[in-house]
Amino acid sequence: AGDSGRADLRERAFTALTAARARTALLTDAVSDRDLTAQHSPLMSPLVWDLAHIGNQEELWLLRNVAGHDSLHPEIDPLYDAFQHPRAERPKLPLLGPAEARRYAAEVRGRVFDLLERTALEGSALLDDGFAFGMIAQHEQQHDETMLITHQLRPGEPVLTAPDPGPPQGPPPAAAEVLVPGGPFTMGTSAEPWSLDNERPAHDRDTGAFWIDTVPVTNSAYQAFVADGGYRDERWWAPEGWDQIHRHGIEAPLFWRREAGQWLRRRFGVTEPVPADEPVLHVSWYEADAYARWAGRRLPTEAEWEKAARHDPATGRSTRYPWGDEDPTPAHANLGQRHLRPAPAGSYPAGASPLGVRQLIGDVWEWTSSDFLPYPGFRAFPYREYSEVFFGPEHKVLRGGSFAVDPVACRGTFRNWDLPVRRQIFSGFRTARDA
Ligand code: AVJ
Ligand code: FE
Repeated sequence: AGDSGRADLRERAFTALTAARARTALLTDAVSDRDLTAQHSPLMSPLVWDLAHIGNQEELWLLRNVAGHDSLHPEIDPLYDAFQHPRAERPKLPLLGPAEARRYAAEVRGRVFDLLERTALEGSALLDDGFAFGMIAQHEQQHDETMLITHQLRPGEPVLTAPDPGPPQGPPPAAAEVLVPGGPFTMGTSAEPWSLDNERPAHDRDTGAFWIDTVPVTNSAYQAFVADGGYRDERWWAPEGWDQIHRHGIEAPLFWRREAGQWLRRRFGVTEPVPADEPVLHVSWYEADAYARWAGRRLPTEAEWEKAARHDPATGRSTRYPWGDEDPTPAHANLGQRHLRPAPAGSYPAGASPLGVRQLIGDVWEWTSSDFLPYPGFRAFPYREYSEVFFGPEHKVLRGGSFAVDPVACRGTFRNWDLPVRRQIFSGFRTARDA
């Protein structure tokens, strides 16, 4: 990289860490101390847990593992190990209070900035290209998305605001679906310096020819499924999904409610009519799968999704993003909590793939049909608990990121996963069919 390359990496790491902390502060300063320590849903931690966990992971990886320091406060380390305490139990732990958690995270960050200034960003897998710093910035941004989910679940008056995305910039796409040719493409990456273990290594993958939706499935399309009795027709549902909607009386996406013949939704404390042209949000994998069957289609596989997002048929190369190799800008995608909702379907023509598929990055996480599995040649790094322990048929892969995820934690190769019953996440989908 040379000296100027390393100065750039240092700057990149500094900027990414600083942006993450600004977002964390915004999400945690917006509510009272009482609210920070409350548990708004058994699915989520109290916000004050996320705050100290962010600091604790940063201390663990950068101060202890990279710099070789001893633990600053050994007695708190077990409290913030996600594997020792399930989310539902966290409010009962002797957690740091809001002021202590803020002080702790700030103390760690001060030491991390000293370390970043004096450490060579090379010489070990953790340090090369500033990986550990990038991993920690991504970790904090992932928890900032988690905390935004907690905000969405909390009752009470709105505390977060952001401008709306506005109408699409330019004409709508010419066709509802796009044909992706069959054949091999490069999936995953061995080059992206801050890619996480499950995105690696780059490898050849073959797909048949398939059609994929140009835009994510919208609320109005989803409403047609609801209105057609989709939630009452067992034909469309995987057995476990059918069980789930009956056990919980589910008949629409999470946060929707029907009143006087109209669908309303609650979004960050505001009740509003469900906007017809916005990608559907807060559906489980089962709901996405059922809709696709009802529509005579199917969810794309993870490989199909990535091929649609990265394969350039003109060059045969896989790019970092649908629009090319350039980092995301606000013209490409709805990322980073700039807006607190997805943008209307058809937005971001500048972010389209070479074949014209839009909104693959940002807006809503897209369920794929695939189980979360390792790529050939996968090696857990730097810890098995990031992804390896989650591999298997119980988790389904989501791709592309939502409006809530920061660009540092979102790229064409980025893989997210969750249980197929989950719907509090910022999840939507698009459909596909064999050609
Ligand atoms: C990749 C979003 C599934 O939140 O469970 C945060 C990210 N891992 N801390 C999660 C993560 C450890 C992870 N997801
Ligand atoms: Fe974490």
